[in-house]
Amino acid sequence: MLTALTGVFGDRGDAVSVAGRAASYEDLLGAAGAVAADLAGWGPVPAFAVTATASLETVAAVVGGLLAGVPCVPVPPDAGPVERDHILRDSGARLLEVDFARRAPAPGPVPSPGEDPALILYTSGTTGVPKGVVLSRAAIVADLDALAGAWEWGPGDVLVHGLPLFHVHGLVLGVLGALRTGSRLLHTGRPTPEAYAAAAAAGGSLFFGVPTVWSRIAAVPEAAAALSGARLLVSGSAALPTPVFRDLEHLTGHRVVERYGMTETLITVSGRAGGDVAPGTVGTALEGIATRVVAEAGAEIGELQVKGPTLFSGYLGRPDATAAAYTGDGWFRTGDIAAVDEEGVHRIVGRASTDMIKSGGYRIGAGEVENALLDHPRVREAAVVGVPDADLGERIVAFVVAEGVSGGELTDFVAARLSAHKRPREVRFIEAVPRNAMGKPQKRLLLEGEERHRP
Ligand code: MCA
Ligand code: AMP
Repeated sequence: MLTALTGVFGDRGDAVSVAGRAASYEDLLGAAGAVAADLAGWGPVPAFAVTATASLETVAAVVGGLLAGVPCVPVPPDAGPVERDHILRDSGARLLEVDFARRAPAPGPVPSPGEDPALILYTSGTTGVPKGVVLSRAAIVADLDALAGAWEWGPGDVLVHGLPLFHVHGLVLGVLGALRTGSRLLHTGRPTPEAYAAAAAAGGSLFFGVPTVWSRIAAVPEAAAALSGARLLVSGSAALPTPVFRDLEHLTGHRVVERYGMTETLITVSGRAGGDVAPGTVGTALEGIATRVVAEAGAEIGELQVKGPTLFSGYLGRPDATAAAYTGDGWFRTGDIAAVDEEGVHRIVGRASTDMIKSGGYRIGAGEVENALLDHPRVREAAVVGVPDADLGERIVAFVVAEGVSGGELTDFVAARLSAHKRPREVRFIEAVPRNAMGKPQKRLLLEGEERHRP
């Protein structure tokens, strides 16, 4: 499954470079072999966890898990104790410490892609605690091969990004994609404009980023100009604003290719290398994927639903939630609102629920942040929303009913429990959360208030 590690593309000392440290495929395979040997020594475990810093250790852990056939649970390094404990308890995973200097022979070839689980990624729903999304080897391979076709991605590429290694974007596409296609990987540690420009100067050809990364690059014209020699710039995880697309076209000569997906479905829709790409569109369904838009009578937009070999195997231990994610006739309900034109080009218009927030490309369930706030003894009510933000797409704003506590204290309280990016950027104190006759919070009213706040 990780073709690059079999030597077919040759090897070099900087085949995989993460946050300033480089390794050859041979080094990586040796370190991953040591991980696999540790896992074999544990005896049967349902999964293992790794603190997924942006490092060669995380790459070795994930590859080692694939060699050993034990699913890997990458834990966000900044997850607070509440989130971390939940992930470890829910998955039953034991935490592994990786030493990249160790070497052991691989226990055998990387097993061929099957339905067995490779990764369990935790992701937020609209309410409650994050769920474990189980991804099989077969789903990952189907997705990477479809993307390699769409982007003409191969061993001649040098893939550059600086995304976190605990989500689909940075880990599945950004690490396993490089190891499957044989492209060198240059992970910049942090996705700053300067680091992307330096990576371009070092020969980077294929660049991945979330819209926040692209808009920060567009704001530094010298850094953007350095990307003109790249082959392909790809954006995903949230909507790329049209002005950013235009600025980058002007500064780099590239029309950024957008692609769309979810943790549960992997990437299902994308623009093509060398194809027509229009701003505000995310392209056509990838090879093997079927999509449909289920609209109310007379409407052109509706919920996007998908089917295909890249779909997840289910939410870990949650058959109820898995069943609820599908329609009666077997389509996965994305919860995204989309339109598709006669050519099959998709446009993502929004989300069905205000309770799913996308900030900096991170998916955040309003319910999880509300529950963290409600754990504070001074908080009586909390309603969390995503407010439009030029840098982050949406920023988290918490409306709370509380006395005797400051906004800063509440933000710190959330940060002590959950990952850093789940902290509210702003806390607003209100008299009461507006509710309908059924007692359900009316968050759109809070957002309407927000629109009125804007200049
Ligand atoms: C952040 N900071 C805060 C708060 N939030 N300080 C106070 N209160 C807060 N509420 C701090 C940060 O810790 C940081 O501090 C500083 O403010 C700047 O933060 P921020 O603006 O968030 O910038 P950043 O830390 O540079 O993050 C921007 C980012 C990041 C790099 C774009 O959001 C990111 O890596 N996003 C990628 C998410 C992703 O990979 N999603 C993929 C999901 P200090 O500077 O001290 O650290 S997978 C997926 O979606 C699918 C399948 C798909 O389609 O790809
Ligand atoms: P996650 O599970 O974290 O990968 O988040 C998936 C969600 O990200 C999707 O349901 C969409 O709402 C959003 N998303 C991903 N890619 C795009 C895109 N290109 N345009 C708009 N939204 C996107």
